[in-house]
Amino acid sequence: MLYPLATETRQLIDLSGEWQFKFANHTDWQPIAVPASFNDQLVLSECKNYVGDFCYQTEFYLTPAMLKERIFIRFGSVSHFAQVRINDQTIGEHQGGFTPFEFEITQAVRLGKNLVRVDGNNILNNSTLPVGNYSEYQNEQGEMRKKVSENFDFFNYAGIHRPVKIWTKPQSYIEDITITYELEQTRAQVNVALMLQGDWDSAKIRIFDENDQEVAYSEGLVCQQLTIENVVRWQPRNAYLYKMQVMLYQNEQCLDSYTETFGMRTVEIKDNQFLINDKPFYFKGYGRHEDTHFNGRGLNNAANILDTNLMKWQGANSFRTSHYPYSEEMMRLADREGFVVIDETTAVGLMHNFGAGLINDPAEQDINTWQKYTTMEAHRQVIKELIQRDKNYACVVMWSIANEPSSAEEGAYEYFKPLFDLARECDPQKRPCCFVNIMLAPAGKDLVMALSDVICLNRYYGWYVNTADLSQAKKALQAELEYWHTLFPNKPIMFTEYGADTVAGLHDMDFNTPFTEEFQIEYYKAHHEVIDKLPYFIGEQVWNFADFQTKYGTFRVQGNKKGLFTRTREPKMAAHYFKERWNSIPHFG
Ligand code: GCB
Repeated sequence: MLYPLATETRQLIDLSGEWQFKFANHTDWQPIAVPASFNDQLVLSECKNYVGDFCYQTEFYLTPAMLKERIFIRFGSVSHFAQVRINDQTIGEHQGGFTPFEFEITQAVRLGKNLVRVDGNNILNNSTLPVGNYSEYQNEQGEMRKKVSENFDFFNYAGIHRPVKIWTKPQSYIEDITITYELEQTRAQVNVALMLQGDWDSAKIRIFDENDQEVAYSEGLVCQQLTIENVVRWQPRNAYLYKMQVMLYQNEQCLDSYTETFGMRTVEIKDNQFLINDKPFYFKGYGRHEDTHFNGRGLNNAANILDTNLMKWQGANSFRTSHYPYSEEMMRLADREGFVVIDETTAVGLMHNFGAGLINDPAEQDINTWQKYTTMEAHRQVIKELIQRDKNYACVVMWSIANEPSSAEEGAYEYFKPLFDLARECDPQKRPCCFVNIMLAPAGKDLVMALSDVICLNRYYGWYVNTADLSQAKKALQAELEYWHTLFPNKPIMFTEYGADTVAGLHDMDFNTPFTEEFQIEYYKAHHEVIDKLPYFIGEQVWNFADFQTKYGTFRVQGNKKGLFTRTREPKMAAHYFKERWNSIPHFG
């Protein structure tokens, strides 16, 4: 699926701005910003925490010139379900809150004013991703209400989260471009597979370097091969992007033109190392969230730019899109700025008995996750949509199939095997695939790691276990890492999460006091003492880049406070500690 851009043959109307909004059981419309979550714009607790159906609407205008073209509406994402109507005609629907969708609306639009209406809902249940526990109850007034108890800690923000665009395309047009390549020293063989619609007789492809010099040209049909000499490779924190202009022709007339930017690098796992361009790469970075004040989970371009600059300031080189596909705007920024990305699906919360007995219904304690949940279809869909969307980005070096599934429970391997196979089959660039392992499924108990190319661990020794006892934490961590290495001697190991909640401004002379800024640093130092000695340990992604909003819970003080930065991006002391550390560790070991 191509990113929506205006070109010499395509026009774009960005519908970002003020829309009208209402909850389904209300009659009055009120203004709301798009893109953004509705939750934090509406003040009242019952609005913030609303679960159920909601409606958005706005107008757009079409000119006579636009009506000669095919017309599409494209949503960057709507969390979690959307049904779209244009001028009262139902156009289509999409389930899944973090991937784009597009509908052709040529037949439904007219000259001048048009109305777009989105009927959405934010319901999560045992068949959706992320997973939520859905129930209905009667409130004090006797009215029925819906409830979702998230099976994860981040707040279930909802609404039209990413830009909505009206996009014209010519009658015959380029629907998709898939780029693969083989790199041999300084030469690249670039293979292009085009998906084309309508009538055409040839396609021309030009590739330009960063100085806008043409470096390759070809003319042909849907599969073409081009050669680039003196290739400049895309490198972590030193990106180089080529521009590929694809033009569709009939009788020497150019019908459509689209330019895709792309970088080229190799990725390989060999001898416990993660090689990028044949050199062992060390991941320095974060798990993050799309989470800011006012916007909630909605696209916030200023925050994305600031975060990118803060990550550079710290000497970081990578992040994971925990726990869902991030906006295309962020992916394009990472590609441009050279951040290495572990690209994660929406598969979070795949554990039925996380709080067995205490949090969940004790009667359900013995029910097996893989028998209870019916997420397979949603999981297949998000893998396909994610890879389809992000396949050409050089910054994506690995797909994360899930975060912290119940991988020690019987049935886990059988659930994941077809999903890893699917991801490997869908990815034209054949990148490595992983899943992110939870502490409750440690080495020896986990059943899924054989499928994963890298051992990605979320570990909280010294925090959730051995709390504040860092010397026990170090021993336990060391023992577990060595055990993993014995089980899988050829797989590299990395942290995809490790961290301690830290309330900015809280200090103590006793550095072992949890929640203080001092402790956060001690916690990280203890972990580094262990991992710095292990040659097969290939990276550290802290939890989290910044504090973020969560559901309510006894573990959460107005949100998760494990950020190196606060939610408003002020640095905690640990942010400076990491700046020093990461600026002295090279990107390549
Ligand atoms: C985890 C989850 C992450 C949580 C984190 C925590 O393992 O993957 O989503 O926020 O722990 O802070 O508890």
